[in-house]
Amino acid sequence: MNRRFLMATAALAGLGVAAIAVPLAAQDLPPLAQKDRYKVGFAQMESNNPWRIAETKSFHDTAEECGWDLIATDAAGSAAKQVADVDSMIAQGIDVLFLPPREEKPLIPAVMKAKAAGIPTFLVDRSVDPNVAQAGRDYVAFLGSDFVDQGRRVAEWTLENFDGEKGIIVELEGTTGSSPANDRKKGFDDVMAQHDNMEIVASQSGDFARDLGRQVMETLLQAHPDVNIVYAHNDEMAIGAIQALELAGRKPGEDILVVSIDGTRDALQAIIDGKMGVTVESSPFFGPLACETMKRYAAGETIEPWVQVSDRIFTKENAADHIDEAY
Ligand code: GYE
Repeated sequence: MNRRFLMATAALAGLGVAAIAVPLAAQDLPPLAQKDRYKVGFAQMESNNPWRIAETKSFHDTAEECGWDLIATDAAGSAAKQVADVDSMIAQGIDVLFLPPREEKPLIPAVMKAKAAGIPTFLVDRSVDPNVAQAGRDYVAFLGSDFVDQGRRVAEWTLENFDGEKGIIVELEGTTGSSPANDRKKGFDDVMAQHDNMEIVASQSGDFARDLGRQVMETLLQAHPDVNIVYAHNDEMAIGAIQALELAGRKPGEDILVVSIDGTRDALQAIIDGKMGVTVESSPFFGPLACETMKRYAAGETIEPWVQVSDRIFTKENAADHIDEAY
Protein backbone atom coordinates (compact mmCIF):
# COMPACT_ATOMS: atom_id res chain seq x y z
CA MET A 1 0.00 0.00 0.00
CA ASN A 2 1.12 3.52 -0.79
CA ARG A 3 2.91 5.18 2.09
CA ARG A 4 1.55 8.70 1.62
CA PHE A 5 -1.96 7.26 1.42
CA LEU A 6 -1.46 5.44 4.71
CA MET A 7 -0.17 8.58 6.42
CA ALA A 8 -3.11 10.58 5.12
CA THR A 9 -5.54 7.92 6.23
CA ALA A 10 -3.94 7.88 9.63
CA ALA A 11 -4.15 11.66 9.94
CA LEU A 12 -7.77 11.61 8.88
CA ALA A 13 -8.56 8.99 11.41
CA GLY A 14 -7.04 11.25 14.00
CA LEU A 15 -4.25 8.81 14.78
CA GLY A 16 -0.87 10.07 15.79
CA VAL A 17 1.51 9.37 12.87
CA ALA A 18 4.13 8.18 15.32
CA ALA A 19 1.79 5.45 16.48
CA ILE A 20 1.83 3.87 13.05
CA ALA A 21 5.35 4.86 12.06
CA VAL A 22 6.69 1.29 12.29
CA PRO A 23 4.05 -0.36 10.10
CA LEU A 24 4.39 2.45 7.59
CA ALA A 25 8.09 1.84 7.26
CA ALA A 26 7.60 -1.93 7.17
CA GLN A 27 8.51 -2.23 3.50
CA ASP A 28 11.79 -0.38 3.88
CA LEU A 29 15.12 -1.93 4.78
CA PRO A 30 17.26 0.12 7.16
CA PRO A 31 20.01 1.89 5.21
CA LEU A 32 23.71 1.59 5.99
CA ALA A 33 25.99 4.63 5.91
CA GLN A 34 29.39 4.54 4.22
CA LYS A 35 31.97 4.78 6.98
CA ASP A 36 35.57 3.75 7.68
CA ARG A 37 34.63 1.69 10.70
CA TYR A 38 31.51 -0.26 11.59
CA LYS A 39 30.32 -1.81 14.82
CA VAL A 40 29.43 -5.29 13.60
CA GLY A 41 27.55 -8.07 15.37
CA PHE A 42 28.10 -11.73 14.56
CA ALA A 43 25.75 -13.90 16.63
CA GLN A 44 27.13 -17.43 16.28
CA MET A 45 24.78 -20.30 17.21
CA GLU A 46 27.25 -22.80 18.71
CA SER A 47 30.93 -23.71 18.65
CA ASN A 48 30.84 -27.47 19.12
CA ASN A 49 32.24 -28.40 15.72
CA PRO A 50 35.04 -27.43 13.33
CA TRP A 51 32.62 -25.87 10.82
CA ARG A 52 31.32 -23.30 13.34
CA ILE A 53 34.81 -22.58 14.66
CA ALA A 54 36.09 -22.00 11.10
CA GLU A 55 33.19 -19.66 10.36
CA THR A 56 33.71 -17.57 13.51
CA LYS A 57 37.44 -17.40 12.74
CA SER A 58 36.64 -16.23 9.22
CA PHE A 59 34.70 -13.26 10.67
CA HIS A 60 37.54 -12.43 13.06
CA ASP A 61 40.10 -12.73 10.24
CA THR A 62 38.06 -10.35 8.07
CA ALA A 63 37.43 -7.75 10.79
CA GLU A 64 40.58 -5.68 10.47
CA GLU A 65 40.67 -5.26 6.70
CA CYS A 66 36.91 -4.61 6.53
CA GLY A 67 37.00 -1.96 9.27
CA TRP A 68 34.86 -3.96 11.69
CA ASP A 69 34.77 -3.54 15.43
CA LEU A 70 33.41 -7.02 15.85
CA ILE A 71 31.16 -8.22 18.64
CA ALA A 72 30.94 -12.01 18.34
CA THR A 73 28.77 -14.13 20.63
CA ASP A 74 28.20 -17.87 20.99
CA ALA A 75 24.69 -19.11 21.74
CA ALA A 76 25.99 -22.56 22.74
CA GLY A 77 23.32 -24.42 20.78
CA SER A 78 20.34 -22.49 22.12
CA ALA A 79 18.05 -20.54 19.81
CA ALA A 80 16.71 -18.64 22.86
CA LYS A 81 20.24 -17.54 23.78
CA GLN A 82 20.88 -16.55 20.18
CA VAL A 83 17.82 -14.26 20.32
CA ALA A 84 19.09 -12.79 23.62
CA ASP A 85 22.55 -12.28 22.11
CA VAL A 86 21.03 -10.29 19.24
CA ASP A 87 19.06 -8.22 21.79
CA SER A 88 22.23 -7.32 23.62
CA MET A 89 23.98 -6.41 20.35
CA ILE A 90 21.09 -4.09 19.47
CA ALA A 91 21.43 -2.49 22.92
CA GLN A 92 25.16 -2.02 22.26
CA GLY A 93 24.34 -0.06 19.11
CA ILE A 94 25.71 -2.24 16.32
CA ASP A 95 25.57 -0.79 12.77
CA VAL A 96 25.01 -4.12 11.06
CA LEU A 97 24.14 -7.69 12.05
CA PHE A 98 25.36 -10.96 10.58
CA LEU A 99 23.17 -13.78 11.80
CA PRO A 100 23.27 -17.54 11.17
CA PRO A 101 19.80 -18.48 12.49
CA ARG A 102 20.08 -21.82 14.27
CA GLU A 103 16.49 -22.71 13.38
CA GLU A 104 14.09 -21.32 10.78
CA LYS A 105 11.34 -19.99 13.06
CA PRO A 106 12.66 -19.06 16.56
CA LEU A 107 15.10 -16.47 15.20
CA ILE A 108 12.50 -14.47 13.28
CA PRO A 109 11.76 -12.16 16.26
CA ALA A 110 15.47 -11.30 16.40
CA VAL A 111 15.46 -10.39 12.68
CA MET A 112 12.37 -8.22 13.18
CA LYS A 113 13.80 -6.49 16.26
CA ALA A 114 17.01 -5.62 14.46
CA LYS A 115 14.99 -4.17 11.61
CA ALA A 116 12.81 -2.14 13.99
CA ALA A 117 16.00 -0.81 15.59
CA GLY A 118 17.21 0.35 12.15
CA ILE A 119 19.95 -2.27 11.88
CA PRO A 120 20.39 -3.97 8.50
CA THR A 121 20.68 -7.74 8.90
CA PHE A 122 22.39 -10.27 6.66
CA LEU A 123 21.59 -13.93 7.27
CA VAL A 124 24.67 -16.06 6.82
CA ASP A 125 24.88 -19.81 6.16
CA ARG A 126 21.31 -20.60 7.33
CA SER A 127 18.00 -18.96 6.54
CA VAL A 128 14.65 -18.32 8.24
CA ASP A 129 11.14 -19.35 7.21
CA PRO A 130 10.51 -17.44 3.96
CA ASN A 131 6.75 -17.42 4.60
CA VAL A 132 7.27 -15.19 7.61
CA ALA A 133 10.41 -13.11 7.04
CA GLN A 134 11.66 -12.07 3.66
CA ALA A 135 14.93 -10.94 2.14
CA GLY A 136 14.75 -7.42 0.71
CA ARG A 137 12.04 -6.52 3.21
CA ASP A 138 12.84 -7.81 6.71
CA TYR A 139 16.53 -8.51 6.22
CA VAL A 140 18.86 -7.54 3.42
CA ALA A 141 19.86 -10.93 2.02
CA PHE A 142 20.70 -14.55 2.71
CA LEU A 143 24.34 -15.44 2.03
CA GLY A 144 24.75 -19.17 1.57
CA SER A 145 24.54 -22.42 -0.33
CA ASP A 146 21.70 -24.16 -2.15
CA PHE A 147 21.02 -26.93 0.38
CA VAL A 148 18.42 -28.70 -1.77
CA ASP A 149 20.99 -28.96 -4.51
CA GLN A 150 23.61 -30.27 -2.08
CA GLY A 151 21.26 -33.10 -1.05
CA ARG A 152 20.43 -33.80 -4.68
CA ARG A 153 24.11 -33.99 -5.64
CA VAL A 154 24.86 -36.44 -2.81
CA ALA A 155 21.93 -38.60 -3.99
CA GLU A 156 23.11 -38.53 -7.60
CA TRP A 157 26.67 -39.43 -6.65
CA THR A 158 25.32 -42.27 -4.50
CA LEU A 159 23.19 -43.63 -7.36
CA GLU A 160 26.23 -43.66 -9.64
CA ASN A 161 28.62 -45.20 -7.14
CA PHE A 162 26.63 -47.65 -5.00
CA ASP A 163 27.40 -51.12 -6.33
CA GLY A 164 24.85 -53.24 -4.41
CA GLU A 165 21.46 -54.39 -5.68
CA LYS A 166 19.28 -52.64 -3.19
CA GLY A 167 20.21 -49.56 -1.20
CA ILE A 168 19.05 -49.66 2.43
CA ILE A 169 19.55 -46.09 3.56
CA VAL A 170 19.80 -44.54 7.01
CA GLU A 171 19.60 -40.73 7.01
CA LEU A 172 21.09 -38.65 9.82
CA GLU A 173 19.35 -35.30 9.78
CA GLY A 174 20.76 -31.99 10.95
CA THR A 175 19.22 -29.73 13.59
CA THR A 176 15.44 -30.07 13.54
CA GLY A 177 13.82 -26.96 12.08
CA SER A 178 17.02 -25.61 10.54
CA SER A 179 17.09 -24.64 6.88
CA PRO A 180 19.99 -26.93 5.89
CA ALA A 181 18.33 -29.95 7.55
CA ASN A 182 14.99 -29.27 5.86
CA ASP A 183 16.50 -28.66 2.43
CA ARG A 184 19.24 -31.32 2.44
CA LYS A 185 16.54 -33.85 3.30
CA LYS A 186 14.26 -32.66 0.53
CA GLY A 187 16.99 -32.66 -2.14
CA PHE A 188 18.18 -36.17 -1.30
CA ASP A 189 14.81 -37.80 -0.56
CA ASP A 190 13.17 -36.49 -3.75
CA VAL A 191 15.86 -38.04 -5.94
CA MET A 192 15.82 -41.36 -4.06
CA ALA A 193 12.00 -41.54 -4.26
CA GLN A 194 12.37 -41.93 -8.01
CA HIS A 195 14.46 -45.09 -7.67
CA ASP A 196 12.81 -48.37 -6.72
CA ASN A 197 16.08 -49.97 -5.65
CA MET A 198 16.65 -47.29 -3.00
CA GLU A 199 14.83 -47.24 0.31
CA ILE A 200 15.28 -44.83 3.21
CA VAL A 201 14.47 -47.07 6.18
CA ALA A 202 15.13 -44.51 8.91
CA SER A 203 15.68 -40.76 9.13
CA GLN A 204 16.50 -39.19 12.46
CA SER A 205 18.14 -36.03 13.77
CA GLY A 206 21.69 -36.06 15.07
CA ASP A 207 21.59 -32.25 15.51
CA PHE A 208 24.61 -31.78 13.17
CA ALA A 209 26.81 -33.07 16.03
CA ARG A 210 29.41 -35.84 15.93
CA ASP A 211 28.56 -37.44 19.24
CA LEU A 212 24.84 -37.46 18.63
CA GLY A 213 25.43 -38.81 15.13
CA ARG A 214 27.35 -41.69 16.68
CA GLN A 215 24.63 -42.40 19.25
CA VAL A 216 21.79 -42.24 16.72
CA MET A 217 23.72 -44.51 14.35
CA GLU A 218 24.28 -47.03 17.15
CA THR A 219 20.54 -47.18 17.81
CA LEU A 220 19.49 -47.28 14.18
CA LEU A 221 22.02 -50.01 13.46
CA GLN A 222 20.25 -52.27 15.96
CA ALA A 223 16.89 -51.71 14.26
CA HIS A 224 18.31 -51.93 10.71
CA PRO A 225 21.34 -54.23 10.68
CA ASP A 226 21.04 -54.57 6.90
CA VAL A 227 21.74 -50.85 6.26
CA ASN A 228 24.30 -50.35 3.49
CA ILE A 229 24.16 -46.59 2.87
CA VAL A 230 24.41 -43.77 5.43
CA TYR A 231 23.53 -40.25 4.33
CA ALA A 232 24.50 -37.68 6.95
CA HIS A 233 23.47 -34.02 6.58
CA ASN A 234 26.97 -32.98 7.66
CA ASP A 235 30.46 -34.39 8.03
CA GLU A 236 30.51 -34.33 11.83
CA MET A 237 27.58 -36.77 11.99
CA ALA A 238 29.15 -38.85 9.21
CA ILE A 239 32.33 -39.21 11.28
CA GLY A 240 30.23 -40.12 14.33
CA ALA A 241 28.39 -42.72 12.25
CA ILE A 242 31.68 -44.21 11.04
CA GLN A 243 32.78 -44.61 14.67
CA ALA A 244 29.51 -46.40 15.54
CA LEU A 245 29.76 -48.64 12.48
CA GLU A 246 33.35 -49.63 13.21
CA LEU A 247 32.51 -50.33 16.84
CA ALA A 248 29.78 -52.69 15.61
CA GLY A 249 32.25 -54.51 13.37
CA ARG A 250 31.11 -52.96 10.09
CA LYS A 251 33.58 -51.78 7.46
CA PRO A 252 32.70 -48.29 6.19
CA GLY A 253 33.78 -48.00 2.57
CA GLU A 254 33.57 -51.77 2.08
CA ASP A 255 30.24 -53.09 3.35
CA ILE A 256 28.56 -49.70 3.80
CA LEU A 257 28.75 -46.43 1.88
CA VAL A 258 28.90 -43.20 3.91
CA VAL A 259 28.05 -39.95 2.11
CA SER A 260 27.68 -36.42 3.42
CA ILE A 261 28.08 -32.64 3.14
CA ASP A 262 30.58 -29.93 4.26
CA GLY A 263 34.21 -30.77 3.40
CA THR A 264 35.87 -30.79 6.83
CA ARG A 265 39.44 -32.02 7.27
CA ASP A 266 38.28 -35.21 9.03
CA ALA A 267 35.85 -35.98 6.21
CA LEU A 268 38.49 -35.47 3.52
CA GLN A 269 40.80 -37.74 5.54
CA ALA A 270 38.02 -40.36 5.79
CA ILE A 271 37.63 -40.19 2.00
CA ILE A 272 41.40 -40.60 1.52
CA ASP A 273 41.29 -43.57 3.94
CA GLY A 274 38.48 -45.11 1.89
CA LYS A 275 35.87 -44.93 4.69
CA MET A 276 33.69 -42.25 3.16
CA GLY A 277 32.52 -41.89 -0.45
CA VAL A 278 31.72 -38.24 -1.01
CA THR A 279 31.20 -34.92 0.67
CA VAL A 280 29.57 -32.04 -1.18
CA GLU A 281 31.14 -28.78 -0.10
CA SER A 282 29.39 -26.28 2.17
CA SER A 283 32.00 -23.65 2.96
CA PRO A 284 32.20 -21.92 6.36
CA PHE A 285 34.48 -19.08 5.13
CA PHE A 286 31.85 -16.33 5.06
CA GLY A 287 33.94 -13.39 6.34
CA PRO A 288 35.10 -12.00 2.96
CA LEU A 289 31.67 -12.43 1.33
CA ALA A 290 30.01 -10.73 4.31
CA CYS A 291 32.41 -7.78 3.99
CA GLU A 292 31.92 -7.43 0.25
CA THR A 293 28.11 -7.66 0.43
CA MET A 294 27.89 -5.18 3.29
CA LYS A 295 30.08 -2.67 1.40
CA ARG A 296 27.93 -3.03 -1.71
CA TYR A 297 24.85 -2.36 0.39
CA ALA A 298 26.42 0.70 2.04
CA ALA A 299 27.28 1.99 -1.46
CA GLY A 300 23.57 1.99 -2.28
CA GLU A 301 23.38 -1.19 -4.38
CA THR A 302 20.23 -3.29 -4.23
CA ILE A 303 21.44 -6.66 -2.99
CA GLU A 304 20.05 -9.81 -4.57
CA PRO A 305 17.86 -11.62 -1.98
CA TRP A 306 20.08 -14.71 -2.15
CA VAL A 307 23.82 -14.21 -2.47
CA GLN A 308 24.50 -17.76 -3.51
CA VAL A 309 27.68 -19.64 -2.74
CA SER A 310 28.71 -22.35 -5.21
CA ASP A 311 29.94 -25.65 -3.84
CA ARG A 312 32.55 -28.11 -5.02
CA ILE A 313 32.41 -31.88 -4.55
CA PHE A 314 35.13 -33.93 -2.84
CA THR A 315 35.75 -37.60 -3.65
CA LYS A 316 38.75 -39.91 -3.71
CA GLU A 317 39.73 -38.23 -7.01
CA ASN A 318 40.51 -34.85 -5.39
CA ALA A 319 40.31 -35.10 -1.56
CA ALA A 320 44.10 -35.17 -1.16
CA ASP A 321 44.44 -31.97 -3.23
CA HIS A 322 42.18 -30.07 -0.82
CA ILE A 323 42.95 -31.44 2.62
CA ASP A 324 45.57 -28.75 3.34
CA GLU A 325 43.02 -25.96 2.92
CA ALA A 326 40.39 -27.80 4.98
CA TYR A 327 39.43 -27.00 8.58
O1 GYE B 1 26.71 -27.84 7.14
C1 GYE B 1 26.94 -27.72 9.46
C2 GYE B 1 26.78 -26.65 10.41
O2 GYE B 1 24.40 -24.12 8.37
C3 GYE B 1 25.52 -24.72 6.38
O3 GYE B 1 25.66 -25.97 9.87
C4 GYE B 1 25.53 -24.77 7.85
C5 GYE B 1 25.63 -26.14 8.48
C6 GYE B 1 26.84 -26.97 8.18
O4 GYE B 1 26.69 -26.90 11.75
O5 GYE B 1 28.04 -28.51 9.56
